[in-house]
Amino acid sequence: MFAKYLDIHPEIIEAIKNQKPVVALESTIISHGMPFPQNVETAKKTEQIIRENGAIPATIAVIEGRIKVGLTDEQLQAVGNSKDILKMSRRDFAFVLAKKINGATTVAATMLIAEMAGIKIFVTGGIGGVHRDAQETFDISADLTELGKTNVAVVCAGAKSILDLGATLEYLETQGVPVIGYQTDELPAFYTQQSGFRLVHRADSPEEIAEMLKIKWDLNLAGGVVIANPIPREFAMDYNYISLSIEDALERAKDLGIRGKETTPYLLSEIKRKTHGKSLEANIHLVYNNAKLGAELACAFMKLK
Ligand code: PSU
Ligand code: MN
Repeated sequence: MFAKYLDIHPEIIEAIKNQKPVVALESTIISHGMPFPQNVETAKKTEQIIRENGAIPATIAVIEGRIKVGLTDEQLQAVGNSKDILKMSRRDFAFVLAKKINGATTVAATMLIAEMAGIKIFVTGGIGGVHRDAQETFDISADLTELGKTNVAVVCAGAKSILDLGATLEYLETQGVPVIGYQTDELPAFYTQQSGFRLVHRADSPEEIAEMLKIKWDLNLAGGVVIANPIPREFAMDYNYISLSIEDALERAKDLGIRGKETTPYLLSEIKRKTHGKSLEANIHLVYNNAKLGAELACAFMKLK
């Protein structure tokens, strides 16, 4: 049914057919999460790291109304250098495909496509979550509800403290989504290894995570898993410094009336400005770190079958 809307790169079709490890990658992080040209460089290097660690990368986006699993260099460049590409979540599929326009897929949209393509492991930077003023705005990322129903494991560096991290963990618990700390007992907060929020689940090797995924899905417990992989210490930011920058950025977003889907991209660029680019550096390195773990996990998961 859905296959007619999907273009899967031949290398990825081959890999899936032969049970080789494949790792999905999102495109909103490229189009809305980082500035050009660092975004395209980061996307390419992320793909390379996944290959070096034994898996095949599958970057996902919608190009002229076609769902693409695996992008060419030109397509990657177009996603990274486009002013008007739509930040696309679950709700936008019918519109983007009918209008034959371009869409950069969020975590939610990428998970959904990865599942259609048969890809179980997905690497990104950070997931969306419950925004701090959600009591008034109802702004809760569709990433969280997607994690509640789509069978894909998301390797990330936790979530940024632009969000209400406590509420985000509560929401994930309600949705039945395990949050596994990789070699940590604490939820990482993206730019920092610590957040102050303890996790119940921990794993210390990719094999251990792979086994948990297999058991969850063998039991038909539908939904995703968050694998929270802390940023490496050498790239982590000072907790107080980044917290102040985040508070400032939140204040400014409020003053400017930034709302809805513009919020996350605005905060990311404002934090980058305030930290003189240091937050972008951290962001890039945590993605590389996640790419390595994601590839190792995809290899371990394939061995179990
Ligand atoms: N966090 C980041 N960088 C990003 C995003 C989140 O550090 O680029 C993107 C992801 O695509 C995520 C989306 O799925 O923002 C969440 O947006 P929202 O809060 O509007 O659901
Ligand atoms: Mn939102």
